[in-house]
Amino acid sequence: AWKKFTPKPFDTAEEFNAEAVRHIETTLARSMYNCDEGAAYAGTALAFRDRLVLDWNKTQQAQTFKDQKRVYYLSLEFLMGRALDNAMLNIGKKDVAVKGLSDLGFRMEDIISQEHDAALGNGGLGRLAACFLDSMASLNYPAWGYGLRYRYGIFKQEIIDGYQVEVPDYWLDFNPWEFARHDITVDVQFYGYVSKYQDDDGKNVSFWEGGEIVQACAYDVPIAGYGTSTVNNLRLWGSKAASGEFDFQKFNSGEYESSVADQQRAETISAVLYPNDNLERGKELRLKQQYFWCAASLFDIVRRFKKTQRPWKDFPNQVAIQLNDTHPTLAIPELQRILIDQEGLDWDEAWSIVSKTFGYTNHTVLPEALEKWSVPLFQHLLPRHLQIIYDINLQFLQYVERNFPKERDILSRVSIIEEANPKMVRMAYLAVIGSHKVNGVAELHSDLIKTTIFKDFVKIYGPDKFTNVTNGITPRRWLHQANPRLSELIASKLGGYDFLKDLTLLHKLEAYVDDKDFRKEFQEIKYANKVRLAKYIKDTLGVSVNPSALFDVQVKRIHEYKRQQLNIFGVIHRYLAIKAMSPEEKKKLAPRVSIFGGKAAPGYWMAKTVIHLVNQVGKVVNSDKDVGDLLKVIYLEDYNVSKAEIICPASDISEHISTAGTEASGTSNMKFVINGGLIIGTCDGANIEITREIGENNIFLFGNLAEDVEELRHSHMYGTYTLDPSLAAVFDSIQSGTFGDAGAFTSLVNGIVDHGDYYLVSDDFASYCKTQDLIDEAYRNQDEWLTKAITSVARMGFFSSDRCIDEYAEMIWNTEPLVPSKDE
Ligand code: 26W
Repeated sequence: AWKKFTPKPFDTAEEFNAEAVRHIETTLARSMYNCDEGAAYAGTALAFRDRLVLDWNKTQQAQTFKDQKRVYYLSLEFLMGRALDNAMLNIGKKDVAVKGLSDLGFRMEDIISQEHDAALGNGGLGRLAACFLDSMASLNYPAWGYGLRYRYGIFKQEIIDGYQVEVPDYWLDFNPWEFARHDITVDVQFYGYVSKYQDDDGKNVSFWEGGEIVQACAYDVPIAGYGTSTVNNLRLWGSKAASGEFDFQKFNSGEYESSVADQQRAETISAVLYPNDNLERGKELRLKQQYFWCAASLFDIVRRFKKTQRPWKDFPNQVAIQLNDTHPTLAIPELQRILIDQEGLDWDEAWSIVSKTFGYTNHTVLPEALEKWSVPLFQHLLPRHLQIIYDINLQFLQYVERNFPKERDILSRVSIIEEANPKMVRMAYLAVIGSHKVNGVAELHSDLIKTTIFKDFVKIYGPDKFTNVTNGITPRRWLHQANPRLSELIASKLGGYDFLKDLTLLHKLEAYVDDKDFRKEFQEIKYANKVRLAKYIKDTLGVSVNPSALFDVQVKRIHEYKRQQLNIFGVIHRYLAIKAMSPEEKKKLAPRVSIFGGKAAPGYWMAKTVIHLVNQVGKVVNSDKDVGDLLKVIYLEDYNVSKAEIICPASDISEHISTAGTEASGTSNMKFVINGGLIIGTCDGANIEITREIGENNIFLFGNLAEDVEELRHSHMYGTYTLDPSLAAVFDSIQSGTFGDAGAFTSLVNGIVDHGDYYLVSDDFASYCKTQDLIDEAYRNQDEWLTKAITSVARMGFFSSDRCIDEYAEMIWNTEPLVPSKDE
């Protein structure tokens, strides 16, 4: 009989090094004579991975054995960032590794930064999925993530001559955190046609035949919880050519090249993450990605359920599937197809199971982001699914007609099929109809979806189908890992690190808001974080910034609705003001560093123009002797998760200034406040709830409200509207060539002056500038500023993703944690 494997303990630096060296010399077959930082990273990662893997196996065994209801989180994006620091935190023993590495001549910081970010996401939605995985594991929920294993994640951004240039992100070179499960594969079908048969009982059955098969291969990533031995699984699917007889014949008949081409075509499906954020483009390959991933995941989930030999009616009691936006909506018709075409259930029985299984989270109300697929494309790629969608639609519309007989045009409004040319499948409607709960991601957003895009559905289903779960962030990564000194300071006052598991404990910090030593230490930490960012700016851009200046940060995807243009126009306004100041006036002004970062979708011209303008302004301002330290403008290249971990702790003010009603939640607003930074923001997304929690005195709100947006837009189009004079002055300076070729920025200016100013930049400009002046004034009183910052941190307890996950579990999933037993 075999004995259970237990890894060698590493309670001392020597023991840790023995394990790391063993991996470097055997697993990697490298010599310690030329052990560089890369090798040291690999050895460290593999040593910690050993411990993770054993807990992972145990967790999976226990979850199978207990067979409680599981959660499956389907997301086309998981923006994980780096894994090593997180693994060390969850396993413990980081201190031992720090000592061991230092004995070998390495600094832990350098070793950690060897790791390539896992950047399988665009922005907010992908990072939220990553925070949710962390929380589900930390709270011991039996939960799996399902996604795609892109060979190329989000592109790497280079700024060349002030322009964004996209470079492929090949991140899989060495990835110790994934395990290829070559034995776990699923054949996924595309194209073909539908045949009708009569079965033995004379029942009509449909069957999807022909077409091509692509194989999905599972790659598993362990997701460790904090302060628990639970390690959940993230399963990512990679695509390969199916190894069928067909290929074999090709090989034998000498068609070697075309067989290789088949292989490459299949691998294309999971090759690249689409870099659009909030923009739907209707590309066939994207629909292929979505079906490939949904089909493989559903097959896997159903296979696991069938092993338990339970009756089908138990399915929704055993399985909760959460749809992260509409991207996985095909899972709905796919499950219906499996149940009726393959398992032989009748329609109603199947639909009752399907519609109890799914929950749908909406992340945007922007019309250009709502997914629609053309019916002809659907017909071609997924003929059986299109039939099923038509049947779902028919049943639904009949129900609506029965209940609202007098409202004739409601049917065309709520139909899954949009009567356009070509006809389109509205994925959001399918997601609503096929789910038992629909949620938005902040209070305002959840209200808005009920009164705008899903208004008719509220009438049809009643308001209870719609709910809110305000977003959150994991305090492990966004407080403890990003800002270890602040975390340590908090722990010293709260008597330990329990707040990392229950963030509401932060409220106890309010007792220290007047504590001299605490305040001093808090301020020193912020300063040290700013020094670190200043060094990073110097090293990467060669620009010196003064760490005592006010650091004003806006880092997020570049999008017109997020209004980086408002920010840079504000910066230009400030620049013009400084140029007109007397030396006395200059003395009174607080020096500022305006920091921008974020990627533009490669085809988003306006966003790229904004990046260009920021860089041009930086070029002029940063070398203007009249300005000196009073203003610096910085564009940080290639903003990503690991850079956010350096940037968030170093801000004094961060900007969350979307047109009211457009940003569903925002999550970086939470990351900045919890790190002791104040924010300037509009009454939008989670800013509103942040204000409610931390208090109006601790946030700089400005601008028009969501309820006024429609009328303002109308007034731009039809009313008499005059441009704000200081914004006009900003435009004059741009158009006179102050920041280089004026022609490059014409479209940006014209969008506001001539084309309706859809995002209401001019309407909010005066209020924005006034609020920036208030910030200058507030920053002069460092004592009060510090009080605001500390008070805010103390009141951020609500915004933990742990709270989100408990809410999802209670309101939507109906699942319980499975707490691992100690003695196993
Ligand atoms: C089909 C193209 C496409 C791609 C991505 C459409 C929409 C998306 C995402 C839904 C965009 C996104 O990341 N939304 C963000 O989700 C965050 C998490 O809920 C919110 O905090 C942000 O406000 C929201 O913009």
